[in-house]
Amino acid sequence: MRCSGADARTIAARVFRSGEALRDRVATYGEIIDVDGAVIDRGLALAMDAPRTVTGEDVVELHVHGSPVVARETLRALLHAGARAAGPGEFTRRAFLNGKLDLSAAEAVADVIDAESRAAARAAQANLAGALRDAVDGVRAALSSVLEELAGAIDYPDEVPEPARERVHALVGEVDAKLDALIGDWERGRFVREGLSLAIVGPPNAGKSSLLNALLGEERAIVSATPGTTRDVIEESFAIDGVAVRVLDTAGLRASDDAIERSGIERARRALDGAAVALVVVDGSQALDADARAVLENTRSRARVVLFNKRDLGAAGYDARDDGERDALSGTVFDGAAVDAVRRAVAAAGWHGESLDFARPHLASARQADAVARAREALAHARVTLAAGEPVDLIVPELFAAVAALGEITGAAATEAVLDGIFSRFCIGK
Ligand SMILES: Nc1nc2c(ncn2[C@@H]2O[C@H](COP(=O)(O)OP(=O)(O)O)[C@@H](O)[C@H]2O)c(=O)[nH]1
Ligand SMILES: [Mg+2]
Repeated sequence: MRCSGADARTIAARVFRSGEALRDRVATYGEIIDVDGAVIDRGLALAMDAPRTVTGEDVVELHVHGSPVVARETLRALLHAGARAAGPGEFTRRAFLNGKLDLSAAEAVADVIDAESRAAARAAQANLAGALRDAVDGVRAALSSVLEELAGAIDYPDEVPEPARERVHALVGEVDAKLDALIGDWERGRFVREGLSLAIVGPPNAGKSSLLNALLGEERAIVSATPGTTRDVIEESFAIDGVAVRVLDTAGLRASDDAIERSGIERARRALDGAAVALVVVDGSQALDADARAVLENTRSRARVVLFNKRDLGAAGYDARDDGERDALSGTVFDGAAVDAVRRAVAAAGWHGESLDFARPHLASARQADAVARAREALAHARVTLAAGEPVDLIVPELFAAVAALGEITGAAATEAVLDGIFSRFCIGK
C-alpha cells in the first residue's frame, strides 16, 4: 500500500507501530494497527523522502501479506488516519506534474501494465526509459533553433542575417523524414500493441478446430468427425515471435438448413470480416467440393494463409488447386513442421515477417500519432511556402504549430483534458 504526499509520514505513524523510527529508504519491521490499536498484520514500512521518490513527494509504503482482508483492513486504517484513496493513475499523474517523467513515459507505464505480449512489454519499456521523449525533444530543438534564427532576423533585420532558404528547407525536410519514420513504426506497431486478429475459416470437417488446438498446443476446441461440430466462435490467443495473435475458430462455412448452425455460420462470416488475416483450411486430400471452392474464391483478395490439410490421406485437392492458391501450404495439422509453416505464413501475411524491434523510440498511442500528423501537416505547409520562394519568415507560424503539436507528446504543451484522457486509462494504485 503506497501513501504519497506531505502527510505520508504522519499518516504512517498512526497505522504502523514499531520500536524504531522510520528512516529514509530503510525497511522497518513492525505492526500494522487499526484505529483501536489492534494488530491487522505484521510487515514492513518503507519511508522515502521527497524529492527522490516515484511521485516526487514523501512516500511511505506498507508491505503487508497478500490477503484481500488484510489489504482491505490496512486501507481502512489508512483512510481513517487521514489518507484518501488515490484515483486511477494518480501516482503517475503526480509524478508527471512533479517532473519525474514526461508524458510519453507516463503513457508507457499504462502500456507496461496492459502489455499482453513479450514484444509489447519490450516496446513499452523503451518508451518508459525515455526513448520517445529524446526523439521528440531532438526534433523540437531543431525546429526551435530555426525559429530563434528567424526571430532574430525579424527583430534585428540590420544585424542578423536571414537564415539561408536552402538550409532551412533541408532541415525541415530532415525533421519531416524523422516524423515520417515514427508514423511508419506506429502503423507497423499496431500488431505489437493490439495483436493480430486471425480467423480460421473453411468448410466443415476440414480440420479447423484441429489446427486451432495445434497452434495453441492444447485441446481447446472440440474436434469431431461429425461435420458442423463447431458452432460458436471460439476465441483464444497465442504468440508468434512475441506478437499476440487473437485467433478465432469458426463454424464450417456451408449451406445449412439447421437454424443454430446457420447462426454459427453468420458469426463465422463476421469473424472473417473483422480479422486482419484469414487462415483458410480445406481438406486437400480429396477433390475440392463447392463449399471449399467458395471459401477459397471469397478470400482470394484479402490477406490470408491457405492450408490444404489432411495431406496424410492424399493430395487430390491440393494437386487440382487453382492459380490463386499456387503458394498455398499443404500438410497435416498432426505434423509439427506443417503447423510451424502456418505460423511463419501468418507472420508474413500479418506483419510481413518484419522484425519488430521496438527497443527504438516509437509512437505508442493514437494521441501521439495524431500530434505527429498535425506537426507534419504544418511542416508540409512550410515546405510549400519555402519552395514557392516566399519570404522565409512566413513559415514562423507553421514551425510554431509543429513545435506545439510535438510538445503534446512529452507533455510540454499538454492541456488538462489531454491529461485526464491519459490518466483515466490507468488502474487505481498506479
Ligand atoms: N487424417 C487426418 N485427419 C484430420 C486432419 N485434420 C483433422 N482431421 C480429422 O478431421 C475431423 C474434423 O476435424 P475438425 O478439426 O473438427 O474440423 P473442423 O470442422 O474444420 O473444425 C476430425 O476427426 C479430425 O481428427 C488431418 O490432417 N489428417
Ligand atoms: Mg471445428
